Amino acid sequence: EATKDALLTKIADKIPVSSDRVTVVGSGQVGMAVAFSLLTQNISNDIVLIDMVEDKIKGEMLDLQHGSLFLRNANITASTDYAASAGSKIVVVTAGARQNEGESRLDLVQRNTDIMKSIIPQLVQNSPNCILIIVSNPCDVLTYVAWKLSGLPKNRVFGSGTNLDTSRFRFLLSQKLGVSPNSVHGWVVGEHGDTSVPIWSGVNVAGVRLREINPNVGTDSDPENYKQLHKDVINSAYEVIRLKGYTNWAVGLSVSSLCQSVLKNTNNVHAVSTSLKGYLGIEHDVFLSVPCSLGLGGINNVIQLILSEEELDQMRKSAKTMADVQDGLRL
Ligand code: 6V0
Repeated sequence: EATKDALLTKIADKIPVSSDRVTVVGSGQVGMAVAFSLLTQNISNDIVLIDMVEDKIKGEMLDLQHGSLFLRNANITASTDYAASAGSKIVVVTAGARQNEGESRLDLVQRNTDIMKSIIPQLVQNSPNCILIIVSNPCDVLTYVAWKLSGLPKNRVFGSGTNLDTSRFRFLLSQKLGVSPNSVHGWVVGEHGDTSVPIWSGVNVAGVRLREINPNVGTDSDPENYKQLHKDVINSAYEVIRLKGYTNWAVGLSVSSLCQSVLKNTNNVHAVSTSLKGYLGIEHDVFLSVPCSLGLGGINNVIQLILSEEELDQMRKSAKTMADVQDGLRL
């Protein structure tokens, strides 16, 4: 203290500032990609890492802290104790098992439901005003599970859902068309997984819909086979897992963009997983992705999609699959 006292003469106490604290639960590949995206894009500089493996989070925390010089006023903490997450504006849940090669997302359901039971109540107890974003798979079913366990209103619990599938779709379209992903508009909705639904009728560049140029775009009778792009979206995760064992960068960026819309109260529209009860004629409390505007309160609005009969049919089929999986869960 002597050196410090000689160097600094205190004039007043520091003023504590309100923070944009984001807690990331699960410091595996996905959790760390989320944390890294949040910090490096200056979306939040107050990050809490929670995991049950003490050495791993301590190592991750130190490694990030050592980069503080290159971040902006970062405050990075880590703990196995949920008390450390207190006062979070957002909690991102990435804890749980991931798919092994050849496994589907739905194969993980009961294992990861049991993990949710052990973590959601503790999170809500420590941050009763948080927005909960569920990333662990199967994302849609686990968002339902987390919503049930949390007791929070529906606007404050959503899944990262097809925000990632939509990004993959727009990237692939951008490659085929030679314009940037930002300039190709198109949405993938429904399940984050094998039954996701591409809304071909809306795909456009600068308001010019591809359907008006090529009426068969996205159908089996399209000679240019645009439909393959959506098949590639579905295959993306399987392909990346086959090649490198897990997926992390794209999902990390996609989740940090959701956090940005919430923390900065932007009302940007993202495809996220929310309860579709009473929407598109769906009667069950199933969670699937539809475009929603996001702000400080979580989901503000659901966009009323105008779907073709075939698209509606696909959404209802996804909803049925989800309802069946939910019915089989031990909550
Ligand atoms: P990983 O690298 O194995 O990390 C999982 C982490 O969770 C590990 O550090 C575990 O210690 C931790 N964990 C497990 N149980 C608990 C618990 N009870 N409490 C606290 N921490 C726990 O997996 P990875 O990070 O690759 O994937 C995490 C999850 O994200 C998996 O379910 C993936 O399937 C899912 N993904 C979701 C995506 C999406 O778009 N929604 C995309 C990619 C992966």
